[in-house]
Amino acid sequence: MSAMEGTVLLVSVREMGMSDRASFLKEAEMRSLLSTLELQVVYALSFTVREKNNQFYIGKGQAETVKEAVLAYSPDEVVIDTSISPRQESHLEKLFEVPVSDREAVILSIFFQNARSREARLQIEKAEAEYLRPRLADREANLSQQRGGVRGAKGEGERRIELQRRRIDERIRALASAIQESSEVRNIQRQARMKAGLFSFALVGYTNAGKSTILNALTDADVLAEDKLFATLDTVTRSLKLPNGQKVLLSDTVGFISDLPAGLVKAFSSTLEEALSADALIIVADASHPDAAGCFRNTKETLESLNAYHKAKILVINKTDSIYDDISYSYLKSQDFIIVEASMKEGIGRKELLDAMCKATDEAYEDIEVTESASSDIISRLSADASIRTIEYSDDTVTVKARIRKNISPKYTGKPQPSSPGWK
Ligand SMILES: Nc1nc2c(ncn2[C@@H]2O[C@H](COP(=O)(O)OP(=O)(O)OP(=O)(O)O)[C@@H](O)[C@H]2O)c(=O)[nH]1
Ligand SMILES: [Mg+2]
Repeated sequence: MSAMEGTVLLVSVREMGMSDRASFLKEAEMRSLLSTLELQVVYALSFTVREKNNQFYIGKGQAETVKEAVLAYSPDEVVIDTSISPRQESHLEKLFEVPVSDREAVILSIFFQNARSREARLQIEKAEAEYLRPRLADREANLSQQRGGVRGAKGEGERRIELQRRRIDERIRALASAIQESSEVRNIQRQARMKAGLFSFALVGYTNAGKSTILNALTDADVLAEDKLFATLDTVTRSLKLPNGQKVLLSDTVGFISDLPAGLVKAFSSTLEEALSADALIIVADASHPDAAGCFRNTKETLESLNAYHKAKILVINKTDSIYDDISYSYLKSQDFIIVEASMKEGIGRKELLDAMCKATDEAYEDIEVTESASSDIISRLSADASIRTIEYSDDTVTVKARIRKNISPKYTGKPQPSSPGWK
């Protein structure tokens, strides 16, 4: 699947009851996924599936129609825009005599193509091996039928596949332990950052919304931002100083998409977890997307399933230079967040976003005043945890005014803080 190239015959599947608009949007999204892979769609067919066919998923007659189109257009492969079982895939391949990929395989290929860091590579390799494993088993079943022979004696091919399957299992185990190791390293780094007490924000949202563009606009991160889906697969964190002098952390991470394959969610869960451990989330929405409202709802559901939606504080409505439709736009504006309208590519909304971030951090900080003996090391202790505003000496005492995270202040004031949900 990582070697997808060339031309594609696209089969869109319309489930019963799906509206024209929903099926148009679904096909448009699949086309952007394919163009991210630089695959050219030579022909497209769309079918309504009334009842899933065990053998082919689509109906037998529909499969015959695809076969005719395959003969007429000779694509390098057929992409079917839904999730099909390994067995259905293998039946379709046998009928069409070209490789068949489903939506999960397409997204896996994009992740595979875009994975740059060692950790992203490990995660995607594991997801790919897990995707392939049942497909091997299925080929084995086909082979048994063909070569089972007398009393089901094992054929040569079948034995070879068993061996391959064992190798895949070993590979999955090795990858899992390598991922575990690198996620432990990241955890240590994360704990060090948390200890530093810096307030952290994570940029989240649908793929291609402009998260990396925002990280670049606010810091000197210089991460890749391009008009491709899933350009970012790694969490990148940078620090920046807000207009109120507060130093904070900002992370960029992998984007969401509707029906993200479960295998990929699992594969990237440790990367996502890191981003979602931030103190506050900045949801980025793309106003130029034909289904901006749907993408926002998907982001909301994804965050809810990861138990992180309550952390969202700011909604950046990006790409307001090319708003697609006013209904989605008004829907986004009506959300209950600090709203920033932006065209980040041109730097519009940059200042408003920084101000919104100040506002979001305000809730988590407080001003304290500590008086200690002039000979104490209070200044050096406090400067590690807080921004010092003023220092006043009188006789043998020193009074320091400082701005500090609410969760750290009890260390100096002795007052326990009421905990509020969503804030560390
Ligand atoms: N028209 C317009 N395009 C923008 C704006 N901001 C970003 N873009 C473009 O949108 C595309 C995607 O931007 P990225 O920053 O890579 O988006 P992302 O959310 O990081 O995407 P992934 O990492 O792929 O999930 C790029 O081609 C950007 O140049 C904007 O304000 N207006
Ligand atoms: Mg990105």
